[in-house]
Amino acid sequence: MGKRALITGITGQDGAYLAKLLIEKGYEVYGTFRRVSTPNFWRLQYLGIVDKVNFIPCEMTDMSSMVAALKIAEPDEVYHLAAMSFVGASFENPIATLEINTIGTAIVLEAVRQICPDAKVYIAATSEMYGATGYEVKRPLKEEDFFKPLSPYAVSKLAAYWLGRIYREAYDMYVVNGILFNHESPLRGLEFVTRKISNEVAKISLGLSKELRLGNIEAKRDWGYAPEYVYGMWLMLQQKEPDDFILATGEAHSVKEFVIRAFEVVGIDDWEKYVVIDKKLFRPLDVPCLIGDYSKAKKKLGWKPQVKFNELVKIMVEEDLKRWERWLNGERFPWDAPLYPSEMKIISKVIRA
Ligand code: NAP
Ligand code: F7E
Repeated sequence: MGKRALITGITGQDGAYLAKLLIEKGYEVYGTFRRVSTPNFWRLQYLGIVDKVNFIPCEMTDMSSMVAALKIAEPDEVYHLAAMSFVGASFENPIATLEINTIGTAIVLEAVRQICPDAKVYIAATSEMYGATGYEVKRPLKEEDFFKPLSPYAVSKLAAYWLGRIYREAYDMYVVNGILFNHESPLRGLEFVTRKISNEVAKISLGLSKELRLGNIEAKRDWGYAPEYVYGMWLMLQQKEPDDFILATGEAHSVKEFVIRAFEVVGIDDWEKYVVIDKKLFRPLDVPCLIGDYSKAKKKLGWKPQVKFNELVKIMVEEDLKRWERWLNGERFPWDAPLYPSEMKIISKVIRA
């Protein structure tokens, strides 16, 4: 019999790619989603897998809904991806960020401990936990480096990371922390800088926009390709013993380099003509540079990034270009008319329209 997996946050970038991967591997996939006023299944529709997932309503701060989800899914593997994931917004909503990301993770771990303690659990940790360490250590960061978080988001994730380690040691549970550096794709949310750039550059090249408004373009990040990172998550749960791993590319590039490369993809040299620096888009604190050392994942998991910076930007810009060209030709997309897809299978006591 195939394995069963529960993915929290299946409507997000990673949740959608991971669901696709697990379905291809023959898993029975259960995914949690939360009630929002505008249904948000466009990524799963984009990947053509809405009818292959069992959906369970679940709000991360409500333990009763997590308990129900685990009882329905009876998972062998739990991928806990749901989070308030936007660093900028964590300065606006620090308390909600802690509730969703930290308490939410405590809820997942405690519910698994009580209901299905043998299930393997993946916790979505992040390079943001390193914060200031990124410029104090003058080399790519390793799993054992110290953490100096610089945002409420980073603190919320660091606490979640430690909860994962505590549950692993205290209760002998299979819990892993995936310390993932930035990973991007055409399914990235539009507020993240990479997709904001690829989308706006595509529009500019088609005459649909005139400017690209950005904040701190000197910041450097280690950007990889999301479908490869969800494969790394899966590998982490296939090991004999649980452990924590960094996934990264080992290269950092600035936001400015991303901009220049994106304009290059559409054949525009005078990129400075379109870019407006807006002080309102600067964060109260910003991590200047993050680079990860993925050698442990390479050695123990056999994981290695394939898509590097230049190709990543090309993939993202070309996909946004295609979308806007198709839109200009009258084609409409799931996000133009967000509805509960008719082929969706929702497992709940409540009937949804
Ligand atoms: P994302 O696209 O923002 O997706 C986040 C998911 O969490 C969405 O499905 C969202 O639902 C759900 N969610 C948010 N608040 C919730 C709540 N209160 N209750 C239930 N569900 C909630 O994030 P991602 O890029 O896929 O990242 C996946 C995970 O990895 C996150 O935990 C993130 O912090 C972490 N991470 C990401 C990166 C990266 O570069 N992408 C790097 C390191 C770590 P809606 O669709 O309804 O909003
Ligand atoms: O910012 C700068 C911004 O929002 C990257 C999340 O997935 O990765 C992500 O967090 C950099 C920052 O991602 C704009 O100040 C300049 O220095 O795309 P971002 P992030 O903050 O690195 C980590 C690993 C996660 O865990 C998170 O969940 O770009 N920047 N101008 C801008 N950023 C945004 N968003 N918008 C701008 O206009």
